[in-house]
Amino acid sequence: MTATAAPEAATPRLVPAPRCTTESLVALFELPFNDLMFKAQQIHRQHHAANAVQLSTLLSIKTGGCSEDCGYCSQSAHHGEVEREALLEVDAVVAAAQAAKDKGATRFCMGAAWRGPKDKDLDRVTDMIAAVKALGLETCVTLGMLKQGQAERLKASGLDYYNHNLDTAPEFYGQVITTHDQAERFDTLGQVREAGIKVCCGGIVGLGETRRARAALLAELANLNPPPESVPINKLVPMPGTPLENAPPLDPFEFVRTVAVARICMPESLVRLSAGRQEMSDELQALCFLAGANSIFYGDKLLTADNPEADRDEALFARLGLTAA
Ligand code: SAM
Ligand code: DTB
Ligand code: SF4
Repeated sequence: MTATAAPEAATPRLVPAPRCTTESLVALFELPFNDLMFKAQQIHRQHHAANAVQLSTLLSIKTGGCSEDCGYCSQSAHHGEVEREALLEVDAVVAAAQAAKDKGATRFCMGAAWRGPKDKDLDRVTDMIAAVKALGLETCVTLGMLKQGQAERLKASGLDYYNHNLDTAPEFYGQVITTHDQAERFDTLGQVREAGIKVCCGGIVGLGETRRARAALLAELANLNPPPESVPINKLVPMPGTPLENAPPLDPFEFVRTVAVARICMPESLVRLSAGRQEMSDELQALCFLAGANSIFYGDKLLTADNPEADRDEALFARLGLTAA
């Protein structure tokens, strides 16, 4: 009798594989700073060009009035103080994307303050994606949680990346956000992967979380299967009116350690030094690049918060011998 091999089960995607544990990442955090930096730099050079930094430009396409209560966010209807703005027209978005391209950005990321998009909203957003893609830019959107079928529509319009962060450790999540939970975020990430869109997923630190919580967040990210192609590490920008407006600032070396541990546990991902650069010295940013950050948001605005002027970044790149990629 000839045995017929059982058909191989489809490899489950986004099922956490026990590749790294919170404990193993806490151990990295606890290394002497020089040892951690050396390890991160070694891994960085095995997987990436040593001196290249990718440039993404952000645009808020719908601002404020969000139903969610994320404690750090200026755009929450619960506490945000930013001026609300309806969904932008496609032409305005294309003009901003062209300007970003002219300045040297290679990826254009459009963000909306929604719990998630309505199908009707997606009509215009998919037009934006197609038009930005036609300029020769990589496209990224961050629109909140998706419903069945929406990821496929985004993919069909030419979307390269979907940004959707896990934001903070599962055990801390409920202290910062009560209107949704992390399981809902995983669900959207699964839909994005299934649709064949690349995943941009990271988090935010400086919320008053412990080092262990930072390690737990990074373990969750690294154990996504596969890990996110792009990992934004945001440092809290304290926004007026938000519950975290007066959060005690994170030790800058702890921030650098977070970047280094992200680089080590996600060797192939782009690690983006995201929100918070405006408040950082050039020297601190240089340490972040040394720790393995190889992408930034480029342009004087994030979504509602300030970001360094392009001139300052150009001068920083020249001082450090970095090249834009
Ligand atoms: N509403 C969508 C969502 O929450 O996924 C997309 C936009 S939301 C503003 C994108 C990310 O920005 C959040 O996941 C969070 O990590 C980051 N963020 C928001 N406010 C911030 C702040 N004040 N400082 C640093 N990062 C922040
Ligand atoms: C991400 O992780 N950081 C960006 C992007 N994804 C959309 C947003 C940062 C927002 C910073 C606060 C603000 O501009 O309101
Ligand atoms: Fe809304 Fe996103 Fe801000 Fe949360 S982070 S309040 S979901 S815009």
